[in-house]
Amino acid sequence: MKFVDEMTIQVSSGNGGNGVIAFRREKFVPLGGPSGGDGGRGGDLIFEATDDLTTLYELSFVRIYKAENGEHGRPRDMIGANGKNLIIKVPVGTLVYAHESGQLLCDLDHKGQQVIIAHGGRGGFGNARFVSAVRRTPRIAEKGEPGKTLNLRLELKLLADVGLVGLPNAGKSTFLRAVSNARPKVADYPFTTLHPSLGIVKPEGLPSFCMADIPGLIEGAHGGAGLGTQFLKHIERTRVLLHLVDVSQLDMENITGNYDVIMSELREFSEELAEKPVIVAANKMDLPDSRELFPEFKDELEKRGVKVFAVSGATHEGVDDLLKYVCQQLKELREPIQIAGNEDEKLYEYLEAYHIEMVSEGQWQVTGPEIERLVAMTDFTSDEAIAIFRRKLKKLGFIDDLAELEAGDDDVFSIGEMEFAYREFFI
Ligand SMILES: Nc1nc2c(ncn2[C@@H]2O[C@H](COP(=O)(O)OP(=O)(O)OP(=O)(O)O)[C@@H](O)[C@H]2O)c(=O)[nH]1
Ligand SMILES: [Mg+2]
Repeated sequence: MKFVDEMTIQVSSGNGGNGVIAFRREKFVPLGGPSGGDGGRGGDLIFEATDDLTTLYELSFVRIYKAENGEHGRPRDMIGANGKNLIIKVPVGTLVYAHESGQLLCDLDHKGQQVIIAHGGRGGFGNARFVSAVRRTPRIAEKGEPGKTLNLRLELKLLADVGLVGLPNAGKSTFLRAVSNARPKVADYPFTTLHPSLGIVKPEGLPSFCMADIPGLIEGAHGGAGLGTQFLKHIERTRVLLHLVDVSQLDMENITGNYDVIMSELREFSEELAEKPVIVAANKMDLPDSRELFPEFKDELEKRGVKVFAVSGATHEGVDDLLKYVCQQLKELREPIQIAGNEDEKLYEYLEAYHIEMVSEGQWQVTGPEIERLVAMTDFTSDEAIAIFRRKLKKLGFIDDLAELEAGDDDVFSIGEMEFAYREFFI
């Protein structure tokens, strides 16, 4: 049984720091050599698969993540510090999609796997980098490359960590409702629940986990009675079984009878299932009958080495202690659940080209990461920087492409946050 947990987040890598323009101050030399340092790199935005988490719940508090920006360069050839990477931990089995296009960007399918989802921006060069034979005192520096922002959809196919079993009417659905976000139907008759349901349990201060309500087990289920064992295959891959017993309905003569019925049905279905760690929750402890019968029930099971908790799904009594124990057990048993995934890692690839589009009469929009980055990194107050900008556009093939367009001299081309007149490209 798979259940899909999903959420959307926005992530950004850090901006590169700006390079600066500075000159050395030397005695008797009014303007020494250029000494403007480069900006630092922006931090990368990285996803890491961990098996300390089993749902996306822990990520749902923060929807916007940004790695640190690089620092700007400083005079005296001082390079700005690099921004710190931001590592977002996600459960093993998380798939990352681009929100708008739906493209699969990566599949984090093994523990410790790291994927850089957005590289930090490069730091801009300081003016010291622009010295050449003809340019001794460059008054030009690059701005840092902006980080990348992506809207992502995370998807995790959940497998239940805990299987909830028990006789009909034991209170399984009530319990699942009490501890999770699942809303299975509850009613005072057996076989109310006809299909398994899954819920995410988030005990305070502990890692969340996934619990499945497995309905329909009764005596003779393995022979097809009731709903039979059709749902038991769903809990074959759970780590722990939580067995709910309605202690208000126990038989004084055979105090563990209700418990035994379920255990032998599990065994009939598969020995492996019966070997799973079982935690027993004596349920409906808010009822007087339960309190009377509980001590003997507990004694009997503890003699067999079974851990027993007293709870009430209706009043929540004992529930926190039980969940804490379940978490502990899960932690001890934590071995990666195998989720069928793609073998080859799919990494996100940028389309590096630019795209020119007429948006209205005389108005053009130019998009594309490479060209937008170039615009963002150019300091348009400097003639030298503009000259370099032109040269780079030429190298990209952009100027040639423009020449092919049927555009008027005064047509406006927007690239990133800047606007240019058509004729400006051909000066
Ligand atoms: N007093 C008391 N009643 C409870 C408690 N938990 C469940 N009940 C009642 O027991 C009845 C059965 O509860 P469900 O949660 O539907 O039981 P279930 O195990 O899911 O039953 P099926 O879906 O039929 O297998 C309902 O009337 C519940 O209100 C409890 O802790 N205390
Ligand atoms: Mg039910």
